[in-house]
Amino acid sequence: MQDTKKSAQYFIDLEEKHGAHNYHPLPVVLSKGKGVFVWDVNGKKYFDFLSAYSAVNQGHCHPHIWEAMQGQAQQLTLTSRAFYNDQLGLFEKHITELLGYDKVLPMNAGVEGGETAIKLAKKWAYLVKGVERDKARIVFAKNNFWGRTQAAVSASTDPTAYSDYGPFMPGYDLVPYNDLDALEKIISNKNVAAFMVEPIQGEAGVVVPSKGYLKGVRDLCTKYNVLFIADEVQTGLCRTGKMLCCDHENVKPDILILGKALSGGYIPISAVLADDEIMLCIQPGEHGSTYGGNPLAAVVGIAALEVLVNENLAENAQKIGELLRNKLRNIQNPIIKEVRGKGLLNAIVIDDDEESNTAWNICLKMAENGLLAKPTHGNIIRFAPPLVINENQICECVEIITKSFLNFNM
Ligand code: IF1
Repeated sequence: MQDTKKSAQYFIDLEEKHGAHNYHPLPVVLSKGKGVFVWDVNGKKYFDFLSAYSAVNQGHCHPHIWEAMQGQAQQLTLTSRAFYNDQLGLFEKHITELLGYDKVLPMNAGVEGGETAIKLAKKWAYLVKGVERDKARIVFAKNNFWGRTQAAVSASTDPTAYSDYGPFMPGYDLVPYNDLDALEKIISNKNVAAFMVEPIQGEAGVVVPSKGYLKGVRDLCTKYNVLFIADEVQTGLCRTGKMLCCDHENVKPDILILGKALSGGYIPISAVLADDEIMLCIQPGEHGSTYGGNPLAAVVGIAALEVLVNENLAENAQKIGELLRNKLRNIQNPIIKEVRGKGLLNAIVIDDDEESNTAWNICLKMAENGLLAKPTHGNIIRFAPPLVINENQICECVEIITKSFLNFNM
């Protein structure tokens, strides 16, 4: 026992000594994953209720994606976009036909998708909308999260994200989330190019807007000739019970950003989709990335999308998500203030005073009992397992959660 404990500590110490201290992980060292499960270096098995922040919607190490990946990995991995490759076009055709857009622009990290969307919106504002050069404005919702670059933290209202990283990107405006009146006031300004918004705010703690909000955003953006940019990096690709979260209200964003599960967790793949009027504003040489659109990513991207469709993961997320929320709401424990979410993007809000670290301690207890989740904002725990989870497994998970909460009955 002492020895096995030491081996986990060895890896933790390595990171502590040689790695930047930009994260504070739960003290679990993972070495293997399969489907809804991960194993630590001691061989202990856990349900993964984070899914790498929704990057492994298809489950860990999905064999169909792996097969595609290893086949292409021994054929051709990277050419740069200085040359054509025989896979990128196939991916572009596949994803645009699946999601109903004229064009796609492939990148790598989710945050690069956000950057790309904003550049596209600005270019469109100058070329099509007729905004005076350098006057374009981008509107974001308060408590947004779209990554860690300077452009992203410039939009942030979270002091942990932005403090000491100024000066910031100019031309941004903020508006309260889920507030259409405030949005209308701000986007009626003729210089506004776009409103960029998450259909459900992830990092903010799985904040689900009122029914009709996305429809309202769509209508206002159309009315004022402002681009609706949907950041579906986290909510997209079946996580919330539909292919896209915007599908719940049948709205089509002008620009759609995807990432994370677009590779099923294998390699960073992001994509920005738009119709020609917007996408063709960007000309050769104006935007790109060494790895964006590489043939390995193209093959992995198609395989990842195939799994989502062929295994009906949207329907499963919808069904199992409802079951999970119902069961969590039945847990009789005054410490649980709220259970919220859509599909398999869920959160539980804990009633704790700021000093007590309760959510963190509950996560430690759940880990001990075989389920991994991570607290956010001190008192919120995200419950977002891979979408391949089945009914029996979710029942087992609710038992683990219920049992773990017993220790924290206030
Ligand atoms: C970390 C949360 C999730 C995102 C949305 C763009 C990106 C993200 C809506 C950027 C990234 C992450 C990154 C991860 C934590 C995380 C997160 F906790 F912040 F809220 F997913 F739940 N748009 N989300 O959520 O994508 O560049 O990272 O590929 O450790 O920072 P990226």
